[in-house]
Amino acid sequence: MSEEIYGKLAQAVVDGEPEDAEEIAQDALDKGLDPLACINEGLSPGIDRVGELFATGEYYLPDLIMGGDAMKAALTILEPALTGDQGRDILARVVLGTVEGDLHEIGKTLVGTMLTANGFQVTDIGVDKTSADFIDAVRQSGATLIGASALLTTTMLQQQKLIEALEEAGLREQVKVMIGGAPVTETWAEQIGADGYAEDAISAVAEAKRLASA
Ligand code: B1M
Repeated sequence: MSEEIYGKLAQAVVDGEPEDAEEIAQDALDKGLDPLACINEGLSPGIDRVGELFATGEYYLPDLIMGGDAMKAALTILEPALTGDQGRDILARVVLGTVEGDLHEIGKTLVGTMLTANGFQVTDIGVDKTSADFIDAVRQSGATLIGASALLTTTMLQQQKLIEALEEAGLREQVKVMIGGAPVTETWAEQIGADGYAEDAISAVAEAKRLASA
């Protein structure tokens, strides 16, 4: 049964059908399926397929937008069901955002959900955020960790600029920087002097915990 529902979730994303995606996600929860498995086994393969079809020219920008909207619609149902320990001490304050010039929000938001569910206090500043936006948010929230997401090879450079801006602002010693996003690699993280890198939302939690206790 679960494989069938994962397949339906993936198909709703490929078809760009937000209402179907929402309904299937609710049905999955009603049937007791694990929300994280629904994301990893259903929605993610679906959005990856959308990306492939876009890359090969079979899908156009509106299809990309509808695929993203369908995934977001399902996530509004699944994310609140991702459980975490409530009422614990805060592990660390985190400022999370997608870097300047980059409008991709789904992965970043998922990372934020997982961090929140695991005891971090997350200030999600949104997408297309400049280094100055990250720095302002750090000053306002007292965060000791920044999470910077980039989905485009062109905007990865903004992660490097963010680290340079933190140095210029005299904040580099106080704030750890974790980076991620589909084109980002551990090698890139090392190259730009980031403190941490995570491939997905699950490993982002482990990496943030490592950085918070370092
Ligand atoms: Co865009 N887009 N897009 N897009 N888009 C990609 C990234 C692309 C690979 C598609 C393709 O060509 N195959 C390609 C990038 C090519 C490149 O740079 N090499 C691309 C392109 C080209 C573009 C435009 C330029 C298209 C155009 O206008 N011609 C344009 C750029 C706009 C801009 O940002 N300035 C554009 C626009 C869009 C939409 C806005 C339409 C839409 C986003 C909607 C939204 O976010 N609300 C969109 C989408 C949906 C995609 C794909 C299909 C899916 C992205 C996604 O949400 N994945 C994507 C192809 C793909 O990645 N398969 C594509 C699901 C999400 C859960 O995964 O974001 O990877 P992801 O996040 C993961 C990990 O990466 C990691 O954890 C997450 C969860 O596991 N992670 C972190 C992410 N951030 C992290 C931070 C961390 C740690 C881990 O620490 C801080």
